[in-house]
Amino acid sequence: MPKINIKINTVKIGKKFNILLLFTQQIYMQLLEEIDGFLKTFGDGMLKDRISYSLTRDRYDSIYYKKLNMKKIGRFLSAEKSNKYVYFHFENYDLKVEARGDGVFKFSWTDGPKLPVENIEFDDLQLHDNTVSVGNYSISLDENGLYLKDQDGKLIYQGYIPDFNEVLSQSLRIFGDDLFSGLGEKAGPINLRGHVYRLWNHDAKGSYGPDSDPLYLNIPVLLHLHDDVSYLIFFENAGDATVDIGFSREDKVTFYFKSKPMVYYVITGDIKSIYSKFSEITGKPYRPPYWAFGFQQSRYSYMSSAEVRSIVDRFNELGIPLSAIYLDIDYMDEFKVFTFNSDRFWDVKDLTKYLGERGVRLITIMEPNVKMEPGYTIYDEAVKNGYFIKYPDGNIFYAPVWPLMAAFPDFSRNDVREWWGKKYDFMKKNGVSGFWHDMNEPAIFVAWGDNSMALSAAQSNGSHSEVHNLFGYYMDKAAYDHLSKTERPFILSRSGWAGISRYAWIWTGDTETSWKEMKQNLLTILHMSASGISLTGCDIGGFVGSPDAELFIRWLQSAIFYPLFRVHSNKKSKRREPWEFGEKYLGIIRDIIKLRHSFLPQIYSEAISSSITGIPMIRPVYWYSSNPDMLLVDDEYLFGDSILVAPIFSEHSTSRIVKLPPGLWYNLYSDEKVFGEIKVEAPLNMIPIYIRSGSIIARDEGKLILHVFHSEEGESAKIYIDAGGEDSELDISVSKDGKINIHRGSSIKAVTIKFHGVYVKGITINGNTKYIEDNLFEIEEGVNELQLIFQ
Ligand code: MIG
Repeated sequence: MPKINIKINTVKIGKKFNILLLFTQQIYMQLLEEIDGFLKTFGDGMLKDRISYSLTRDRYDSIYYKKLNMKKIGRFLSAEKSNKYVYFHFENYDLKVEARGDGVFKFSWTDGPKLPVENIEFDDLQLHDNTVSVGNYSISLDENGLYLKDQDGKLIYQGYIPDFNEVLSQSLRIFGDDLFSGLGEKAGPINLRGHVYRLWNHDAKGSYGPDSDPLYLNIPVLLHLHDDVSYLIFFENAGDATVDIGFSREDKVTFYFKSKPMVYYVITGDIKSIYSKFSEITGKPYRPPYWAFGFQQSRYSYMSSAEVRSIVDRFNELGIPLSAIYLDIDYMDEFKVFTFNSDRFWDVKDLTKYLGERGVRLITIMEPNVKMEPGYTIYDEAVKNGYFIKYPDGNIFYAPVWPLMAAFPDFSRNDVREWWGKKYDFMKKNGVSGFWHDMNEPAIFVAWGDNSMALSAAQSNGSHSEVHNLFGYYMDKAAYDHLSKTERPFILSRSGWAGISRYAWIWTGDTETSWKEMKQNLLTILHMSASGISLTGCDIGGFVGSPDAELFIRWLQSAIFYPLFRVHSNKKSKRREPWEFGEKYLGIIRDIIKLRHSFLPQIYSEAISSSITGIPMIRPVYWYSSNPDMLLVDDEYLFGDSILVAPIFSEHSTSRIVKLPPGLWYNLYSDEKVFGEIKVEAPLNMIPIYIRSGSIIARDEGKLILHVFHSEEGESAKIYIDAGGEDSELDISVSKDGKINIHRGSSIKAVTIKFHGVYVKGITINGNTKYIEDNLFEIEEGVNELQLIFQ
């Protein structure tokens, strides 16, 4: 696009007119160019729709959208205990303080739309001299704000008194070399400090790279680490917000909200416990089906049943594991949700049967937009029952997306969600196993302005401006609530809000294909973890572009433990199935996918444990080390507590430095024990992976094998094993002197154990000793105790 670059102040007054002409001409040319582009892509129907939507939206918003106009807070007057909580009375507002002795605090300044958070129980507070105490914590107040301290008087959190006018702003104090992470899906560095971000769910317009902002999923949640203490702040707010993290002022973070409520939680404790407590408020990750963790192949778009079959056949012939394959938007009839194109997918039932016989699931993309077309059942039903979102004057909100003019169900309503959820039965009847919710920010094709819904559109829970960031969340909930009645669903969503893992997985959307974006994906995923999101992943290979073999292989390796392990690419990208890179690389690619599949029992077990504890599976190194040196390690990650991955993120590189969190670690391939900072060789076929000593890892190697990584203190684990949709629990511990205790659910029969790091000569069960080879032995059903014989 031509750049408009005029410096009026350097030109004499008399020339102003000319410059203005030049200026308008440039804009005009630009507009023509864009119009031309639209026409080429969509024909003029889309252009008319875009313009008519943009005009309509602007008109409605100018009439109905109102900025906040809030009274100032005023002076502090008094503190008062009322029931279990405490009120700090100010001239114009009453701040309600609720708290729990284990480090959960809630501050409510205003009312606002009802948002999907749980009402947790709080403890009884004590109030003395304007200071609140609970458990080992105290909250005090002065003209500078609120101070949260622990029993030793150590300051954990300082929040200033908020400022209310057209925006609601809340500032927090930055102490020193603090680290900030979170805000949902952020393409920022590992420490978000020094940057400004917007929280407004937004289609990244086809392609994005590092620093692009905002993206599809935003949450007002921030983890703050300083001086060995950490807390998480979470604002109950789903509207537009901006967060300035020490950018304008080095010592302050400020959240600016354009809508109510101003209600926030501060949660403290050790990092893992913070996420457990946070998940009590926003919900715990759901339990996905086992197959969802396997390798998934996607492309925009596989165009016919025949093509899908041939791809699946090829996977089979080449012996590459494949768990699922995707249909992108072209499977639909004129992009109408809940339809199949009858020319290209007339036999979808046969197709899914064919795939099923080969252990492959079919996943289809689902759109939140419903084509405006009288006679199309979904559309007619929603119009008749008043299910679509409307403008405040009662007119249906229409806007163009793939199917041209479309309307949008108000997923914030129970009845609408129920109706929508039942529609998935049609897809299930056709044998579809999983659902991919795209465009649910919601994305809209505009001629100008914000590429989402009008701010003034009315939803059951508030105006769109107040609840925008929940649109995708409620669409996911609609599908989840229905599907989960009969199965463990697989739902992959582009947008979401706090607690989204209770309904869906999230991938990072339309990333560019580049080395720096491959690494950015890890950081974005770590920020999602810091926001409490557990089921995450990315388009392996990047969405827009075509990776060469090296980049593709490194990308596949970097994602080896991402919960979602899916290759996806854009229409114009070169084909990206494993064999497309040539014979030379096929073996490497197959081995990576096989390695992934061998870890499925462990990955599944972590997912179940995450659904119980609420702690996200992918974790930054700094969770495990208070060493300031480790704080900014941004090119490694942990999967659960026990597995560390150090991918290669630079081109033509075959070695790297790995910084290991405290303790002894095992090199996955050699069993070499390492610690601290090490250099590792990583030729193209190798992903540096380390296992923490003292852990027990479940792998599928034709049969289930539990790998025990010896430590001086013994080893133990709780492992959840998939037993056909149910989870069987296995508890195993090995004491220092080699006594094994094992308890397993009735569906788990014999268990094979492999020891690492110490030579095991034999085992004694009920007084009978047996010598073993390769540190490998079986514990038969019914045996709960045995003794190892070390060298
Ligand atoms: O406007 O369905 O992020 O994964 O392939 C683009 C087509 C719509 C965006 C998704 C991408 C998907 C594409 N979609």
